[in-house]
Amino acid sequence: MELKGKKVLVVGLGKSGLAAALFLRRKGAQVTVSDVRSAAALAHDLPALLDQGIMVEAGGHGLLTFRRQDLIVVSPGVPLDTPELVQVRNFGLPVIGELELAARFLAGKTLAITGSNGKTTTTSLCGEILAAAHFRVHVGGNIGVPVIALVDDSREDGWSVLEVSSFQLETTYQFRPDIAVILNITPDHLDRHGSMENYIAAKERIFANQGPEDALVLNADDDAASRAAARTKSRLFWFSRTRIIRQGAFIYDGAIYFRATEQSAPEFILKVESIPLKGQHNIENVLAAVCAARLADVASDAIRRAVEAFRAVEHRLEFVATVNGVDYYNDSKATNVDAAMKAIAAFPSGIHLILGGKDKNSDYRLMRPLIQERVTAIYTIGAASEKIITHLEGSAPIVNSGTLDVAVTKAADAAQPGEIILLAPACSSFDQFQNYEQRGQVFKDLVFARRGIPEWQSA
Ligand code: UMA
Repeated sequence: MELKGKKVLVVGLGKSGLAAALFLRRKGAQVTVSDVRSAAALAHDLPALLDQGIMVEAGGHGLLTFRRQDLIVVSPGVPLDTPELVQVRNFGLPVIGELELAARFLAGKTLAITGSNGKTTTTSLCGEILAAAHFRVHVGGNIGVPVIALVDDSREDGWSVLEVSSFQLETTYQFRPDIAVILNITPDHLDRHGSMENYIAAKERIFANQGPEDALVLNADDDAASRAAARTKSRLFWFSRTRIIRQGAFIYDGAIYFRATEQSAPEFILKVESIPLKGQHNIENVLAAVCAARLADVASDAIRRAVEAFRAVEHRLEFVATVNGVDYYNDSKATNVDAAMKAIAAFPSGIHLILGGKDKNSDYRLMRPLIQERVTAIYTIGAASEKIITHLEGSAPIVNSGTLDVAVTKAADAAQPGEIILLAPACSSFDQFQNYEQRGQVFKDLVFARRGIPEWQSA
């Protein structure tokens, strides 16, 4: 892709936009960045851009700015129905995402992982496994490092392990990973995609350009992910927690096995009990990582070593501390109903559950049976509180807490030794926090502050 002298607009100046703009400029493009935030809000990044001769449009998107370009690169968080984007696409201007731009320049092989939940854990586990086998590996994507930032360091003999979201996949056209993984597809981001069909279609773009030389790994226990099998030309591999798989990874007699072909003998990889992560969903993540790593030709002993040494990624069912006999878990990344249900399912009973934030057009009623079975009390926070209360009334006592600090205080007052306080909000964080990381950090700080309080004072 020739960029020299091309007029390129980057829409959105977050992590992706900043990295994309600087990359495009290095490739000789005439770059403009457009962001709805004010110049004051963008002040931190402006000097680096202006220094490089990159123009910046702040405080809104101007149609004329969009019309004057040869190419538009959108950040993942910018919806495609943004009026200016709709207009320029109608004029036939190419609009691609940051992932697509990166894919056109990335050297070496690519392992891409998508799914509604478990992406980050599986991506970082795959990165650790490939590193344990001494592969040259870089990890990026939705996990927090823009893919475009990996391009300069990528080499023909190396691997890029990418967490890819539906937002990133929606604007891909040539992106073709050597190995693609779909962990699961459950309702999420329906506010952005409009319908489950659109959301699934975005996820399935992960294999849209794959051919018979490429591998697609699907979760045999997940209906929507399994259905993708009918629409692919890729070599198909499966993983399952519940049944024996003819080509892929599965559990038999308390251990994970991998079978490369229907004809080959199952190969022992590791014992399930040696997986250091909580929850059945994490066993699925490990199965997916085992399958992907064997397809990348990693030997089973490197896989075993890396899995056994792996620790929960921050904000994913992360154990925080025990205070006054109560265990605190931070699952701030549980930003949808399915993820919150997986977190609840990781504990048998006695859960004090903190729920709420910005609603994503979600149906919280799906949680009722699990809540009735395992949750002692619910503490709601943020903008979605009213809807959550309506959907969950009668399933467990609900304390409308408003903010996270009130929720932690009330839960800590009520919880008995041996019980759990779990932040698994089932909502995005953007009503009260910058992002889920900040929400998780605030939660942990609140817990650590309680740990500092001697028992006689906190009683
Ligand atoms: N903006 C506009 N116009 C708009 C909308 C936004 O100008 O119409 C601007 C905002 O003012 C802001 C910028 O766009 O300045 C933000 O862009 P962005 O939301 O794409 O944020 P980045 O910092 O580039 O982060 C993105 C991903 N964010 C989203 O998908 C929302 C990050 O995933 C990712 O880690 C990062 O790229 C690097 O790849 C976060 C996320 O929440 C973690 N992902 C969702 C999820 O996991 O559920 C999909």
